[in-house]
Amino acid sequence: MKTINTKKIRKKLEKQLDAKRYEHTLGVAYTASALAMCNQTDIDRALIAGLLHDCAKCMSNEKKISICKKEDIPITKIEEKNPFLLHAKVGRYLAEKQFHIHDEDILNAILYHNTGRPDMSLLEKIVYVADYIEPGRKHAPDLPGVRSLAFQNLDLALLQILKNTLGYLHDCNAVIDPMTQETYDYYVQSEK
Ligand code: DGI
Ligand code: FE
Ligand code: FE
Repeated sequence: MKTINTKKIRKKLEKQLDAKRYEHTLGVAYTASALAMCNQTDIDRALIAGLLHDCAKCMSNEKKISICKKEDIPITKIEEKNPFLLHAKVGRYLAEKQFHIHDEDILNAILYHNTGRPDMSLLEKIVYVADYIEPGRKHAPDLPGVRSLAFQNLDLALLQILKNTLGYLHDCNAVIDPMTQETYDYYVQSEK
């Protein structure tokens, strides 16, 4: 992989994210790097995907929607009702256009970091899990257990996080994106 200047990426992100989101971003980037080490896969890719996963998070809903319309990025009915979900799609777009990332695996890790998807790549799993366990995350069921599991069995940690997330969404009567449900169904099935 071409060497990418992560310092430049961090500088830009510091400007376009609020302080709390920037801290979370660094937490995810370093946690993803550690998970990459643990799984003997590319550390730089994990670092970059972690840095960029929430790059569209602090953008207004109006702006996210207007970017999607302008760039022909399809908005589903569920995203229309819950535009915060769009930060993953818009984030993937910005990672390519603003940050010049062309590695499809990194772009997919950003695109699917919120809902997951069936049959995720190792990098996609790493970013998804790192987003949940990073040191700054405070409110999630059994965080110490999931954190420990993540470094022993990434797939089991992924499944646990999917279960917790689906349970939480049901408890709050939140609208569930079909992709979130499909991901859960796929990994629950693969457990059997
Ligand atoms: O951007 P972050 O807060 O770091 O993390 P994220 O992008 O993974 O978003 C996490 C939130 O997204 C969490 O509260 C669960 C929620 N979420 C995940 N899938 C769905 C969802 N919310 C709705 N309404 N529907 C979903 O399918
Ligand atoms: Fe996010
Ligand atoms: Fe995040």
